[in-house]
Amino acid sequence: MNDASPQTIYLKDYTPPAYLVETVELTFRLAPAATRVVSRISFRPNPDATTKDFVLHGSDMSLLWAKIDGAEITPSISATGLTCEVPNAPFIWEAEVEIAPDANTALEGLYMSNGMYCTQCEAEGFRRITYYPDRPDVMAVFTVRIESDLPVLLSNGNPTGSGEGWAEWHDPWPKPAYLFALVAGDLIAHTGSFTTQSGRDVALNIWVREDDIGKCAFGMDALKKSMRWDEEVYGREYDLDIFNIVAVDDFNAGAMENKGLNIFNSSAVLASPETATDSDFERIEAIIAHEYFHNWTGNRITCRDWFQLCLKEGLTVFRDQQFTGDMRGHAVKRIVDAIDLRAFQFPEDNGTLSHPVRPESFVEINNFYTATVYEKGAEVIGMLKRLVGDAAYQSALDLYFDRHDGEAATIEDWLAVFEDSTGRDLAQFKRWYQQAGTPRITVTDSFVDGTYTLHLAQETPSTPGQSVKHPFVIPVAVGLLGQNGQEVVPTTVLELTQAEQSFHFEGLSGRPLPSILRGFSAPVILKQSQTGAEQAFLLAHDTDPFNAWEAGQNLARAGLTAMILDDAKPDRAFLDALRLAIADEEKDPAYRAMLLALPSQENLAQALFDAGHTPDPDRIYASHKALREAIANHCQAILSRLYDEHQLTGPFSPDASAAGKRALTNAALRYLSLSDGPSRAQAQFDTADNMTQQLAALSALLSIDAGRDALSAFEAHWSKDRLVMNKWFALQVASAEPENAVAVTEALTQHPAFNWKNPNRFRSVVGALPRNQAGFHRADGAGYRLLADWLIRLDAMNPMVAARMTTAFQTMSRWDAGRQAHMRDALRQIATAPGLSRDTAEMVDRLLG
Ligand code: 0A1
Ligand code: ZN
Repeated sequence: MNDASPQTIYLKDYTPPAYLVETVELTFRLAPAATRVVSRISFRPNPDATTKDFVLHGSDMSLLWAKIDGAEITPSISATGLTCEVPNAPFIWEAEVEIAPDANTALEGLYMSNGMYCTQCEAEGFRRITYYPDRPDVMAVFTVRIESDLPVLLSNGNPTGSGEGWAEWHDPWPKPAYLFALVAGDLIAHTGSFTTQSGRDVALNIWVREDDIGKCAFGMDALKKSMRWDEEVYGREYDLDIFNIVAVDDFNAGAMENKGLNIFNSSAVLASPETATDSDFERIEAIIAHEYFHNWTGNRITCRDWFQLCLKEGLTVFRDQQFTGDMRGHAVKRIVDAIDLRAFQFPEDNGTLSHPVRPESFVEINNFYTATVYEKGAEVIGMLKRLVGDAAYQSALDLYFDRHDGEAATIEDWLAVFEDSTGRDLAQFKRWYQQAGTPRITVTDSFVDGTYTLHLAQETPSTPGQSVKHPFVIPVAVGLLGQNGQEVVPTTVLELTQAEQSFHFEGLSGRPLPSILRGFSAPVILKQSQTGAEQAFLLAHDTDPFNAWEAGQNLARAGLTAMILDDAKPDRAFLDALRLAIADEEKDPAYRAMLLALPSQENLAQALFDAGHTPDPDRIYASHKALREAIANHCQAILSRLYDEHQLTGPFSPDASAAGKRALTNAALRYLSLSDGPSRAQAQFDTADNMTQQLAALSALLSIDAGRDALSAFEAHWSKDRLVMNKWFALQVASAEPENAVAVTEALTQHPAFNWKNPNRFRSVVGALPRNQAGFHRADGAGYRLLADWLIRLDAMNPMVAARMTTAFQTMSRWDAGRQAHMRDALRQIATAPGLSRDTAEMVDRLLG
């Protein structure tokens, strides 16, 4: 598995496939240690090819025999594939290989999870199943026969026959191999049905183990909503007779959009009020939508090569964000997306792992399923939509589906659709796909004779391999407020295209207060000097809900910065402004819960670093805690009222309005536990009938060191529920005091229920440590060492998950010399581990710079 000399692959080297595939017939004879896969593939030379070499990818399998047009051949085989002589005309390839799903701990290809067989082929897992041209621009029609004693045998497309010990499936839609899927297991289905807008009846199933059948209803509902939404908003209808979802316990990612057979990490589909929190419900709804939406953006139109990953992922994330906004409210959704972008993408864009939305090279493609490709990729589409307008966006998408259905497309194709349908030149806009790094926009302004001038300057710091940056096209949504908070200029989108540019607003009676980057109209860092009074004013009056929230965050951040750097006391102006804002019954509860959340410790470290300071995680932790206490005391009366008045009665509903009330009461509860002690939280813990309130109460208790008994009670009650126990593990790591976090993590790895081979469990223990900032970044380096030790161990089993977790080191340059030295040591320790995977080796190499 470990390549001696990993190859770098470049976008510029793309060449079309030498041979195309018409049809693929696969027969699987399933057995844990020796599954046989017989393939029959019809190839034809590609008229557009630049070579005639016949190369099939393949690894971790043994070839039993191979034939071309019925005649046995002996290909030359390497660790990564095979090659042989072929006719210069269409021909039939047949082969039989043997693979061992039970030995597949990487969870790529065909593997086993709790006695069931399942597959994960994106990006390059199919080559572990049989020899094949495993690249997304080779699209073929698949027919699959599965032979096994297990009761449920599934593959892509429509079922075409089944009997005792076998089933056959046919997928009429040509697809790349990465969308192939197979599942075999002792499963039962939660069933449903959907009639498409043209009247096609579709059978829907969520396949689970028997114990989980009570956790499927919400997912089924989310699936139906997604199907309807894609018809109504994008005019896209489902195209098979059946849509299957399967829940799998061991899964490297969230879920996978295999044609007609989506495979889900059980944490991304299973939910009941007793076991799932409101955030779980929201996440599940979004992931089900995301995978379903891929049916058009990803499957019907796929990617020419893996450099184009953002073509399907950026667009599909953008679509799932629109969907969640429509389902649950756009204001809060935009805030949540901005928080996540800043928490996960900004550190990536500003560290050694920085790469363009469309990368230009990679060693291991699994390392590029990143926040930049996904979330920044979605932001780029949001900007495009803002620039061309909603109607033009819709026509461009219609053209995209018309023009490229059934194809493997590129970012050039995507942009050409917008250019052709709007007449706009997008050459400069394309830089968003090519240049890495987060642009900084510096704002200055002036007011003379009734004319207000905004001067915007953009600058993007250099990133690895890209020292020179050219200006981006940046849509900057701006509104101007008058003295009483009235809107004197409503939201206007300014197009910043040059390094520096001025924008004038004439005929004003007085100097306005600008509200800039409304709705977070571009993924940039805004630098403007605002007084505390202006921030408080915007928090109270800005009609743009995003910027009102942003103003509150800026005010909080300024106060926290003074506490961290200058030992200042909590800012009274912030406390007053916050108290006023949360008392406003006009504002929706979910929104007020967002107002109550302080900028994270990670966000503060990032902001301090950006302002030229070296952040001290312990001081950040202490100031954060002190400000939380100050809020608790300052707002006690109103928080206590909010807690009482927004309690819900009646049966649990996971809908946005009920979830918003729980978010508000739980935010209040956390503060009230600081000011008033544990009694409210203990009472809520004892009486909660849903996981949202139970977990929030437990977390509030742990935050004041009063959760020991509750923690044991929780464990005793939930020890049989894997997904709930993941929360129990993760919460302890997250809420540990900085000096205890490493010890707590270490102790939990000794817990009998810690199973490091299950990715979810590993992530909820070892993977939770980096999220405890002060605990992970302990000055003596113990956090780094613990992570390094575990990643080395995990890498031998599951390179993809291990490589992903090395990103905990991506903020290295932010910290002081001592911490940097410890981080480097930890990375070097990983780098020199014997037999390190290509995945992790590439990451560590990039991290070390
Ligand atoms: N296309 C999937 C993401 C995905 C990628 C790799 C995987 O391998 C374990 C799994 C899933 C999505 O965007 O949902
Ligand atoms: Zn996706």
